[in-house]
Amino acid sequence: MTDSFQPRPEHKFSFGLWTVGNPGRDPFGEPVRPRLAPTDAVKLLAEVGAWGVNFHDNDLVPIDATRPERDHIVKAFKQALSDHGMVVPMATVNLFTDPAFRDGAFTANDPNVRAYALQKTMGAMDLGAEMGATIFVLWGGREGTETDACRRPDEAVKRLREAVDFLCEYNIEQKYRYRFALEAKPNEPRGDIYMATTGAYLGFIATLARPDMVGVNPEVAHEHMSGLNVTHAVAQAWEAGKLFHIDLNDQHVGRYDQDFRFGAANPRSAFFLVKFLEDVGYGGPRHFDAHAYRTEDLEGVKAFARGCMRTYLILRDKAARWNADPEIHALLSQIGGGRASEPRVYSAERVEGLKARTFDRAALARQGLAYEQLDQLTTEILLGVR
Ligand code: GLT
Ligand code: MN
Ligand code: MN
Repeated sequence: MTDSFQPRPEHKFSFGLWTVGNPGRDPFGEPVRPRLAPTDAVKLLAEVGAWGVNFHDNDLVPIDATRPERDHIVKAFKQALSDHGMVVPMATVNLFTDPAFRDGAFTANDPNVRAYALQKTMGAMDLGAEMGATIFVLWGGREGTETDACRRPDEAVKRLREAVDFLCEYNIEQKYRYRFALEAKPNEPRGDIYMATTGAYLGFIATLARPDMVGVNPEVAHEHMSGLNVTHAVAQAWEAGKLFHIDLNDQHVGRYDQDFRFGAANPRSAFFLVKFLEDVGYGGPRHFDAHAYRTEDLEGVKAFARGCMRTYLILRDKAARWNADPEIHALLSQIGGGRASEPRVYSAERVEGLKARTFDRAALARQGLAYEQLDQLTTEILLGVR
């Protein structure tokens, strides 16, 4: 397909090794696709037009690899990156697959598990830094509970803080250039996961020893799972200067962890998200943390990856169309009418002025806002008739 929706490096589209490498295992069924070697995943991603590839330590290096095995894998992977012109913008650590983490990693009750989690994360940081990664994602998939009888949740918060503070110091001492991006999820694989929302993490970050080094990695599906508005979460992170990374995918509200292709479930919310990212000029990676349906073979995996990027670019084009639409412009200026003339900061004069003012409450209440028309125009742009 040759059209304007071809991915290019400047779009900064990235995929995790675990996304295109997902073999289609689910709780009820065995894998349906053969394991994709990391070097083959790099080749596939280059072929479909992605810019970057991310990994967990164990997506690349098996958990039981010896040092020479690790070094051999690293060398081959670096070669694949340079052969295919791909970069590693982000690295992360797997603190959820191994049975050792059944009770969590940084928040586990066993101090040896917590220590092992720190050791493993430092190793993952070393690995990522060696590949040039500058963003380090922490997704605490096992940091949670099935029963709150097991520990006080505030103790978990303290343990999590200790761990992140420790890793920030390691980052500084090693002269790595990481910025940490904390990723929230409400549940799955645990019954409940601590730090269920991006907003919870934003609150937590302010309590850290080095808050500047830590931001968030909101994921579309993780907000949609609990019926939240992902664009609002992303906007709050952006406004706080904390949008260090983003996981794009999709998910129907209230279902299991679907990790669908970006825009597959709710193209409308995907549109508002893309519009937001483009309007504010988000310059970080656009990472697709999703996987192909279990029905797919390798060709289907490529279709999935192409689809994520293509949908993003189509929605970006729709956003530009929306921004340039004269009728939408007219409605927006009508809606926003006069607001700019109000002073916004606190002053004694403003207090006095506000107290002395007479408001025509009935007139304020009579105003229609034309949001129906605005929304219909949005729909028509999305449906391709405008
Ligand atoms: C896992 C999870 C994702 C996280 C990844 C990073 S791993 O697939 O479902 O949301 O971003 O640890
Ligand atoms: Mn994710
Ligand atoms: Mn997910």
